[in-house]
Amino acid sequence: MQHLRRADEKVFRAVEDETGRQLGQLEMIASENFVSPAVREALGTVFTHKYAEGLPGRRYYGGCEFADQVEELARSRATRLFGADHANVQPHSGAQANMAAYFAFLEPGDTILGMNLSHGGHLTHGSPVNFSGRLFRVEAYGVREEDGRIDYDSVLEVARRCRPRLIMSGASAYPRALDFEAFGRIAAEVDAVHVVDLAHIAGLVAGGHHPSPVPHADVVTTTTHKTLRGPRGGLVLCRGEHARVIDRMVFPFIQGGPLMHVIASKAVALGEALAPAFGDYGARVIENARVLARTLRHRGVRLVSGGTDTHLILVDLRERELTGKDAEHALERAGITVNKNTVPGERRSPFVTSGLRIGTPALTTRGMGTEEMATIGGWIADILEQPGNEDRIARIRGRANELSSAYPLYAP
Ligand code: DSN
Repeated sequence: MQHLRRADEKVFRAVEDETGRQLGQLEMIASENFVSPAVREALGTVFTHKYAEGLPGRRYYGGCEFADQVEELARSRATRLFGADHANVQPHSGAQANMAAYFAFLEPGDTILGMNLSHGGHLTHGSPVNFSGRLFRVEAYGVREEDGRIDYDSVLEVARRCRPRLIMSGASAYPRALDFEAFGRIAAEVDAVHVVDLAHIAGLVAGGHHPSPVPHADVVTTTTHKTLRGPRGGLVLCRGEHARVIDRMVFPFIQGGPLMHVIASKAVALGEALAPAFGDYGARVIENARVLARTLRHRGVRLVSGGTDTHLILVDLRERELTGKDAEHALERAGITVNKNTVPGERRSPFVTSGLRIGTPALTTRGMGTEEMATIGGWIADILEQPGNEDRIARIRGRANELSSAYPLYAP
């Protein structure tokens, strides 16, 4: 970064500080990950200079020969990885991928059925503060209070009652495996389009550790930067019959020029995900999450649904005075980064919350395994027991920093 250091000391310093933070903290935000040096290198390439509206072979600008090559690589790797008919790799984010999926099938005022945000859904699945809640009529399904799991009979019941034009499955804070086949059956029964937001678990599906939604969905959207371990961005997979409309929704309806440097980086990440080692990574992510869940449970920490089948767990603090906000803050000071999260039956505001979402993808990328998860689970339980004990926080911060240093992010 010698150019940045010389040209802009302030930005350079912020990057250096952020690097130190990422190296020193135990990163357990379930939606974050660390990309490979090759994925990062592709992001900083000359493709950032290039306008390439359109699709490979059909662009609105000259000079797109090499842009075509990287986009074609990304598209073909995405379809191969997930066994889909068609991929559009241009969405700048998961939200834009979801927007493209909605507008491919819906008019404003149509009804969508999505997961309740406080039960684990996502803003773009119909929240009133998001375009999805503003433009469409929204009905929601959620999880059972007794066991924190989706009740598919009740999803069918709601679908029969509200007759949605589109059913959105997928979640951002649901620790259990999703039954995409059941969602597909329900959508077929009420004649709705089935869209899956795979963002959180795309890497687990790619690695063969979660059933694929592709055979049961019209469209599958995902971000590329969570368990899939690519650059920040989105992509859409769909059945061949929807390819034209999805492509037209991404551009020109929602977006202008694609971010070709990000697409080059997506191609690299998708190539990495096709390698057998990526399947091993997914297995370790889930094993680590299970050990973390077991450790916390044994220490009396309540978990939504009692455990996990995926990369994340959701701590339920409703029976404690401690809020999600204060727990997040105490853990951050102890060197462990997580995020506060609403839980089913939430009574506090989304800025305060009664839950914590904790994930293992990033630490697994750093090479940590079940032994480290048991240790970290113990530290988390210690902090949740006494969030105001500054000596304990300082002691754990020291040990967390030591553990981080033992697992360098990028080996020399
Ligand atoms: N913000 C992402 C997450 O943390 O799950 C979802 O978009």
